[in-house]
Amino acid sequence: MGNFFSKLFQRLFGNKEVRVLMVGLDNAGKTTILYRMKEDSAIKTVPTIGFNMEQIEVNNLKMQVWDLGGQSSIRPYWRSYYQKQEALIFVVDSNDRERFPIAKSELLSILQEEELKNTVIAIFANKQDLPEAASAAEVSLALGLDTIKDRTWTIIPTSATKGDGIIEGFEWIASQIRH
Ligand SMILES: Nc1nc2c(ncn2[C@@H]2O[C@H](COP(=O)(O)OP(=O)(O)OP(=O)(O)O)[C@@H](O)[C@H]2O)c(=O)[nH]1
Ligand SMILES: [Mg+2]
Repeated sequence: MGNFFSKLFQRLFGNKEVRVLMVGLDNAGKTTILYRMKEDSAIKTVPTIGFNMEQIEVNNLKMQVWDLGGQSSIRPYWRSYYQKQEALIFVVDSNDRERFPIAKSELLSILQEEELKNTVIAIFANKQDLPEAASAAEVSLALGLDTIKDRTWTIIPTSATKGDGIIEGFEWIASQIRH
């Protein structure tokens, strides 16, 4: 009986937990974004070796957010986390124009992954607080986002250190997963 009611409760009030994968080049700000969402503050980070995972709740949707290390030597391990992810966040350092082409090719190879074919994608154009940062429109152009036709995607200007745009980005994901 207890089980019956807890199942009914889950169905009525939504206890679904979805997995959200966050990738992007090293130093893009992924871990800062994760803890901005978890603790609403800018923590001091160190480069991630492996991953961080935190559970958060966005508009009553429970999310398990996986933040993977982005250094080139560990990027090959991203693939081992692709299963069962419902959304993808691709974080770009908008101030690192020199590496836009590398970010573009990493994103392209992710888009070709069979296991991620059904994920929605939010690109975070991060570090918007820096004076020389490229705008979201510039990042979009540099990454060739207009060529993504077969996926639901968006680009959001963010600053993880200031806290701008982060919640909006996760809310967009929640709205896309829910319907
Ligand atoms: N100015 C500015 N700095 C940021 C922002 N987000 C992150 N940073 C800084 O960028 C550096 C790298 O941030 P991390 O969150 O560790 O980057 P990461 O993407 O997790 O890096 P890896 O773990 O190596 O893949 C840190 O010094 C952060 O404080 C931002 O929005 N603006
Ligand atoms: Mg990190």
